[in-house]
Amino acid sequence: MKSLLVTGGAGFIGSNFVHFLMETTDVTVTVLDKLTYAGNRDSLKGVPEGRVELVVGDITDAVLVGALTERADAVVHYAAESHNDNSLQDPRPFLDTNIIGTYTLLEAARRHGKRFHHISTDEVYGDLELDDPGRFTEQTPYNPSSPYSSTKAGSDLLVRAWVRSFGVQATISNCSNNYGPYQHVEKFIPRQITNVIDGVRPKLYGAGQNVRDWIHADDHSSAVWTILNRGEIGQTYLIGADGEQSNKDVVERILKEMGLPADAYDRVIDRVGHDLRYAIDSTRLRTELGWEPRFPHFEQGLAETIAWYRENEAWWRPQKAATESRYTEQGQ
Ligand code: NAD
Ligand code: TDX
Repeated sequence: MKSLLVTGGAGFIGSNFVHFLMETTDVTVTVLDKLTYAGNRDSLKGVPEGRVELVVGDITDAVLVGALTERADAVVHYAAESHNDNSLQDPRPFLDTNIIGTYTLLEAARRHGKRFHHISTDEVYGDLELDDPGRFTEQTPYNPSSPYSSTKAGSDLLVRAWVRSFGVQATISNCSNNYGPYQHVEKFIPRQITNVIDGVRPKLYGAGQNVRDWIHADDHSSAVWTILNRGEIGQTYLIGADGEQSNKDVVERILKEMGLPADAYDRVIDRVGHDLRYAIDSTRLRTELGWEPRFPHFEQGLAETIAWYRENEAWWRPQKAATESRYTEQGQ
């Protein structure tokens, strides 16, 4: 594989994947990204010129998608509307991008006979009880809760159908919650870090008992690269790094790491339909494809992420005021 089409490569995880490819492989990359509020061309700053091209466009544009797919060896599909809270305010863009966009890409991969990897989320499985000892596996039935996760589940099912019906050479990965550099300040961890930098108290939804299974974006990237090269066509792989933490514990850790008392946060109204707990069993990826995470210590990865937001205020500052005013309107 010499050239990749990476959709959503100016977003959080997609841009981390492009940086990962530049550092660890010799592939060239075309990024197709609409540069919505969540996309930022500055997230690709510093990549070697000549190896990465950013094409600003929409994944629902069949003509553009067809042309870019034809000239790539494989498509890695990250582009999505990705924020649960936004999907509760206005679901429509989630249907357009996550469903129609994925359909458009699958049709192009089918027409041009290209390898396709679909990036998805553990949220398609719904949630687990807080006291459930179980974790999600590739066999867990789909049971999504939010407009966001239901459109991601729908897009996964489209991929499976295009494999079975049309022989598209596709794989799927469902990953747990990512953290790291270049994450939009609407998301939990960057929102709280940048609030603290601004002298604003972090905002915890409800009692903060909800559990998320955190993985560093670099570990997500290495897992995707592994699946792209060694994954079995038609298969799904769960990606996780055993990083379960309650939201309350994460906020307290951020506050302590940033030199403030652990209880210097506010409780705000809870998310509607808030999933309780996500937890990934990534045994299949580890045993069948030999993948291992390189950031097993959440505390260290979180400290590095805090340092990144302190050092890169110019990257996040333009998004901050509008994001917080949207949350204020929602009482969050
Ligand atoms: P993000 O919101 O940071 O980035 C999404 C990118 O897609 C942006 O650059 C945006 O401009 C682009 N985009 C949106 N609509 C588009 C369209 N119609 N055409 C072209 N580009 C478009 O999202 P993220 O957190 O980086 O998530 C990337 C992928 O990973 C998504 O598919 C998401 O479901 C999945 N995922 C995310 C997480 C997480 O913790 N953030 C975990 C598991 C899976
Ligand atoms: O201010 C906040 N306070 C708070 O308590 C925000 C923004 C969130 N939360 C809670 C809600 C969740 O329990 O923190 C947890 C994490 O919230 P998000 O960052 O919005 O992530 P989540 O809803 O878990 O979804 C994320 O992981 C799976 C990504 O946004 C999805 O794209 C991915 O599929």
